Amino acid sequence: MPAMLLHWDIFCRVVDNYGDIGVCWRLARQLAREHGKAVRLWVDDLASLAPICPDCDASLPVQKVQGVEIRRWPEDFVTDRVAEVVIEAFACELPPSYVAAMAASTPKPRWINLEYLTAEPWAESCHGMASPHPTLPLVKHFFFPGFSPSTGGLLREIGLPLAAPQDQPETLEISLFCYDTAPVGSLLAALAANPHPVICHVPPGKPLAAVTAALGGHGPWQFGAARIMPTPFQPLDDYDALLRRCHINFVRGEDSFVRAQWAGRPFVWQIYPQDDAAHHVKLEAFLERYCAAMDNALASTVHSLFVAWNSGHDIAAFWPAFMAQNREIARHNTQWAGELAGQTDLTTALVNFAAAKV
Ligand code: TRH
Repeated sequence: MPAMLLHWDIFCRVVDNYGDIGVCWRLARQLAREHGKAVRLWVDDLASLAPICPDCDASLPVQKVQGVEIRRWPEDFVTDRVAEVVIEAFACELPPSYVAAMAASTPKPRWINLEYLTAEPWAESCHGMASPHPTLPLVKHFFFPGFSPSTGGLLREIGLPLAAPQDQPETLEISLFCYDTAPVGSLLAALAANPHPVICHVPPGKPLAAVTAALGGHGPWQFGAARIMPTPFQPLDDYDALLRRCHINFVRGEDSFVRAQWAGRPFVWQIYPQDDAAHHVKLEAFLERYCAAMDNALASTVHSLFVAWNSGHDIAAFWPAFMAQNREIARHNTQWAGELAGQTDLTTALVNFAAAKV
């Protein structure tokens, strides 16, 4: 009989922004809700979890929310017990005392490093690779999310609604979640130049800073036919619903990027920038997969806009074609989401993977 592997510990260190904790929170609550696991989520910065999960009180060292035991991960971490499955999110480095306790326990826990998402082909060959600890009797395995069945897949909850086709709206709703390096001024100018009424929802932080830098003063702004609206940071599920409601979504990083794909609407992705420009390679790897089934004209429209958005270039030359082919892109995205949804979701894949590592 396969091992039950009831107890899971997830360790999450918040590097910056919300992606690390967004992914870990989704995973934790899905393990509890859909797989009946007893999950402890250890987070070094609970203040980053609170905005996406308002039921979380950042001042509490221990609390149970949506079936997950949320624990503050303090500097002076003391190990009480070791779980059967230990998820080290994004190579966050487990507390040394916890690793020592893992080495001393029998049987040894499954130790899995959950990696960042990439569409690059090497992720398929590295997915599942084992890395024996240099000195202790422990083996860590690498788990790569991804876009093909040879990877660990993507986070997707059971019953997640995929977007239904939309009629051409009178007012186009856009969500704008990006870094401050995006050419936001050129997007706003392009929206203002188009006679079609637009409402653009702008969350706080880098997106709002970029809009304020471009338009000056305080929002909301009326800029041509475009209404630019600051919006509060939404709880995670409300944000997902916003992505399903909007007609075009600008997303960034990892988690909102995946959610935009489930929403099935046309989207523009700003990848998390890396110092060595490695993100351009990652961007191209995604575009190669995502655009593969598009005809040449559509692929060129999407590719040009994504590259300009990620290079900080003026998007004026590319936006009109993207708008004109909006419906075709939406159709493609519905099909793309359907294909991806046919793969095993990341959480189920992780449960199966852990069970197989005896
Ligand atoms: O915040 P991000 O830029 O996170 C990034 C990336 O994950 C990147 O890969 C990582 O290396 C870096 O952090 C450290 O973008 P991302 O991944 O989209 O995460 C944002 C999260 O915030 C996501 O879970 C959605 C959530 N969110 C809300 O819950 N409400 C909101 O209103 C908004 C705008 C976002």
